[in-house]
Amino acid sequence: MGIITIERNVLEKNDQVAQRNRDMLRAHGVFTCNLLSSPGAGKTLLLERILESIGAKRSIAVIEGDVQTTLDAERLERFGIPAVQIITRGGCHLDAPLVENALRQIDLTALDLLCIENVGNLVCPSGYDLGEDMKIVIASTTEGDDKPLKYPAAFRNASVLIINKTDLLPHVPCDMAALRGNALSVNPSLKVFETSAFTGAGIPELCGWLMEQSPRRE
Ligand SMILES: Nc1nc2c(ncn2[C@@H]2O[C@H](COP(=O)(O)OP(=O)(O)OP(=O)(O)O)[C@@H](O)[C@H]2O)c(=O)[nH]1
Ligand SMILES: [Mg+2]
Repeated sequence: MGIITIERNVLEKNDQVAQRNRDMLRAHGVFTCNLLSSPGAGKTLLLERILESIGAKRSIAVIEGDVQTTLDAERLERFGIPAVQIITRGGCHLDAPLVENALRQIDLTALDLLCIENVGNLVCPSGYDLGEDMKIVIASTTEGDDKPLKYPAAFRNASVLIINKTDLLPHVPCDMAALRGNALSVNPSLKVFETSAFTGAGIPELCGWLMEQSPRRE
């Protein structure tokens, strides 16, 4: 009972800060997405492809969540955008107060799109609202087609699914129809994109949709 109470209090406090983050981001007209996946599904490489594709058309910033190292923020800073690294030192997910702190380092006035790359983990991040407009879950073909059934919360709480590493389909036992069907059985309203961040396949469709969500302000 005690543990349940503490958990509820922690989540209530998180949700209050998340709402503050959301209010501030919306007041500045920033579209914010929270990227979730297991480690190595391709979050950072997808962000690199997105920056290559629409970095000149939209004002973009990223917040990078990692257990350790600033490697991912360094990969994205090369694109000349604001990239703030949060190091959780063992924490398996970002929370709203961590994001609130990171937001203090970003000038929101001219920003169109904020991408938050969560810690690589398909379980812990899914329960935490950061103040984003939507969660985007990334499943890669190398993980197999059963992951939506085994880790349903990540898929249930997301609005968009990106199936990444489609270039590896000839080499891995992953049934795309089953993966898509399993995800939609958990959350029928998921919007699905299929990408290879390696070859660039599917990136134009993903970026076209992202640009619609984050219109450039006059
Ligand atoms: N073949 C192939 N490899 C990919 C693709 N996307 C990412 N990778 C590779 O997969 C590895 C992990 O990619 P990252 O972008 O670092 O993955 P991540 O989700 O950011 O990883 P964490 O931040 O550690 O959770 C790297 O070696 C990438 O080059 C893809 O579409 N196809
Ligand atoms: Mg990464």
